[in-house]
Amino acid sequence: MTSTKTLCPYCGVGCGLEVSPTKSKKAPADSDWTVRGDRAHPSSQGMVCVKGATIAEAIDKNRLLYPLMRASLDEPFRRVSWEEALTAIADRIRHVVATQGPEAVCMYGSGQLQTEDYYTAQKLLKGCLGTNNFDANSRLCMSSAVAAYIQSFGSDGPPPCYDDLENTDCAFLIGTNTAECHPIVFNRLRKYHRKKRGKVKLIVVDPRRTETAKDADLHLAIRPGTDITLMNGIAHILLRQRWIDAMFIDEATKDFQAYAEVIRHYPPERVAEVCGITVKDLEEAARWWGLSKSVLSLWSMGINQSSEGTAKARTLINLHLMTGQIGKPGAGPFSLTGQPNAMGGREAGGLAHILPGYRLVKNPEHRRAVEQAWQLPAGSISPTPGLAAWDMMVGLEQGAVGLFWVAATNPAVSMPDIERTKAALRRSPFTVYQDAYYPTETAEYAHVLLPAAQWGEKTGIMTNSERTVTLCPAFQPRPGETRADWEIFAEVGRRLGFEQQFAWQSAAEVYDEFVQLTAGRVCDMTGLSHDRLAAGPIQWPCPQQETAQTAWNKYDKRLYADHHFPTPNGRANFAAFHEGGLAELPDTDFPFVLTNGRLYGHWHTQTRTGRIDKIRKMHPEPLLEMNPLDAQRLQLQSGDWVEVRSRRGAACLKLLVTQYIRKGVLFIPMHWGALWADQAECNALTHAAVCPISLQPELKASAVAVVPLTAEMRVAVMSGEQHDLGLVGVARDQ
Ligand SMILES: Nc1nc2c(c(=O)[nH]1)N[C@H]1C(S)=C(S)[C@@H](COP(=O)(O)OP(=O)(O)OC[C@H]3O[C@@H](n4cnc5c(=O)[nH]c(N)nc54)[C@H](O)[C@@H]3O)O[C@H]1N2
Ligand SMILES: Nc1nc2c(c(=O)[nH]1)N[C@H]1C(S)=C(S)[C@@H](COP(=O)(O)OP(=O)(O)OC[C@H]3O[C@@H](n4cnc5c(=O)[nH]c(N)nc54)[C@H](O)[C@@H]3O)O[C@H]1N2
Ligand code: SF4
Ligand SMILES: [Mo]
Repeated sequence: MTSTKTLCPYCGVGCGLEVSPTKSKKAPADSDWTVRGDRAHPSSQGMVCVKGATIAEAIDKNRLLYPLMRASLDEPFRRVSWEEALTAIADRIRHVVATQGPEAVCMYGSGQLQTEDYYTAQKLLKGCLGTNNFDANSRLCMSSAVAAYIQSFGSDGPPPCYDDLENTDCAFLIGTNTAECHPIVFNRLRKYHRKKRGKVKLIVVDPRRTETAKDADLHLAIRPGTDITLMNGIAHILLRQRWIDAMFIDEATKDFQAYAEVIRHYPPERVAEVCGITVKDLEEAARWWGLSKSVLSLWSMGINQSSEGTAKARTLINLHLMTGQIGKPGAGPFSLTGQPNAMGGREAGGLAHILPGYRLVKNPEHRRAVEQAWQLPAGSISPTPGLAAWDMMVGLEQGAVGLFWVAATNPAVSMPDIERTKAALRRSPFTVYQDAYYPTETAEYAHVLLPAAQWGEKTGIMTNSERTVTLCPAFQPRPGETRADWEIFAEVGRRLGFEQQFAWQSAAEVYDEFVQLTAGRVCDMTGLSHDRLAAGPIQWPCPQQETAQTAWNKYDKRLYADHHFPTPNGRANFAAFHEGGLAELPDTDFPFVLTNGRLYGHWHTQTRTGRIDKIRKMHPEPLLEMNPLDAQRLQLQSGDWVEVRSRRGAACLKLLVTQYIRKGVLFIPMHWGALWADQAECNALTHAAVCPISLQPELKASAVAVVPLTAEMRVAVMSGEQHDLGLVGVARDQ
């Protein structure tokens, strides 16, 4: 057998992989498949990180192979046939729709579904059932970026591309640990930055001195949550120095005056004080923004996962608009998507307020266009956005959800306020959980488990952060009775009477139907098909010849190269925001700001990476990072055990004392759920306050206290005994 070219199923960088059968296995445990980087893939040019390189080691372990069912959560699962499982699901949907209405049906999906899976789920829920209650873990991930792009530019879609990494004079990385989380994007930037040492500037804004920050010319270790103040402060200096692009502002934007009025109130001294940095560093950052020919910004969760995530992302976009840094090589606001196909999910309408082809649920013309394409009567799609991720948990709490269907995500680990989440999941009268692996933490809350075929076992499409679309062909047979996600959704659709809507025979047919819905849209990909993509990846927009004239950017690699934006008047919108601050401020009882995030080797809830020896050795346990000044005050050292407490829960971790984190701030990795460590769950501590615009939770900051644990106390805590240790705090001073 020859090798198969595909896309890495982990992060949104979207590296091309080449998978071939292993020629000679050195140990019995060696994988059947050898994976290397695909040199012909334009995004990654042959590079891979440790996750992509080791993916084959996890794909055959601990798989869920057959449908399982049980009547209640305290019973064991029993093996059932697909027939029995699908009949139970279809019956339940009919019953819930008849007794509670379609709004009582909810599906919670993931950026790890392929585009065909996403599209089929939208058709089932939003079209056939008439509820917009499909949301994805992307709500916890990049919904703030989506909202900001839509409000500022009139459409979703990251304007830059990866070539900009090697064309920029100044890279501004804010709220992103690119080196660990988007390693190949960072490799490209780092190589170029080192080659052009002194000429190209790298600015990193992060309360921690991350692997990313270590390469920076300037690291602004701001207090968590002060990004808007920082960026308004940079804008203040840009305006004062006239380092702006007056022509661009005049010709291509709206509402600059109102914005200028707001940034007047951000003089450097005040900004430096609020952010906890020096005036000199602030001025340096502004000077580099203002005097560089091109400025590229990258951002991810440090901006998005915030109770003012949309405002933060729009404030960053403002800087690009005032300096005309968009639509040209080396420039633009670039939201790095987290998951391998979160971009495809956005294209296919995979959030509760959107529809396929970058359309909006609230827009009557958009609904009509989709209804027509789906051959459904006018009015089939509800005009009301569905429940966002956290609202589904609240719906479960209140008994408003009659069927909860989860696919390709592990909410019993990844949702905020995990004890409340688990209690909500426990209240669900009927949960379907469709995953590739067993056990996972969420399986504990399911009534029906459906075994999903995963990457390499099903053929489908994924889009990466730079809008490059790659075909991921199946290269091995499906284990057990696993089925592709889209096939499961389509089968349920047919059983509910929608034979005509779900008549496809292959994923290629699903994709052909989907791309028709992108005609004339910013994400036009009517020129794409499985056949065409079999020859290699292609970036969108990629219209068919006849619709070429409607493409926004006339095939430039960047969106908005012509400075024309898809808003009603063709102009991009400035928006002025003052900082609202953290949703939960530290106080005397909970004096630290806890932030959290990712490590280089692990992927989210470890369903795959927890099963790979090399990665387990790389990151054997979760550690709590604390600044030496805080550790000294608490008389703690690296290796000591502590309990971290918030108003909602607690976690026990070993301490790592490090200069690399701001005083008053703590960090823990998000990867250890209940299956992988004893009581080290990050989301036991987080809260569910959301951004009012994007509805994305503020996962990145909660107020916590730290309690040192002696050996006896640790034993008591681990065995679940009551203990009263008293809270030990340090003054609120980050
Ligand atoms: N190795 C690995 N890579 C991954 C993933 C993974 O699980 N493992 N997951 C993928 C996914 S889905 C995603 S969404 C991305 C996430 O990619 P990133 O966003 O880069 O990852 P995080 O570690 O969650 O958070 C980024 C940084 O935000 C900082 N931060 C916290 N609070 C603030 C603040 O108030 N302001 C600023 N400026 N910064 C702040 C944190 O210190 C952290 O370093 O990674 C993707 N890539
Ligand atoms: N505290 C804290 N919490 C966070 C974050 C944070 O930074 N801090 N980040 C948030 C973000 S950005 C994200 S993206 C989420 C991620 O959180 P989750 O989505 O919960 O994490 P994963 O471990 O990636 O879960 C994916 C699941 O899909 C399954 N799977 C893989 N392939 C397939 C397939 O083809 N079909 C099906 N049906 N299943 C499949 C895997 O086995 C796994 O169980 O976490 C969020 N939660
Ligand atoms: S950088 Fe992301 S896409 Fe590339 S190999 Fe690593 S995990 Fe996969
Ligand atoms: Mo994410």
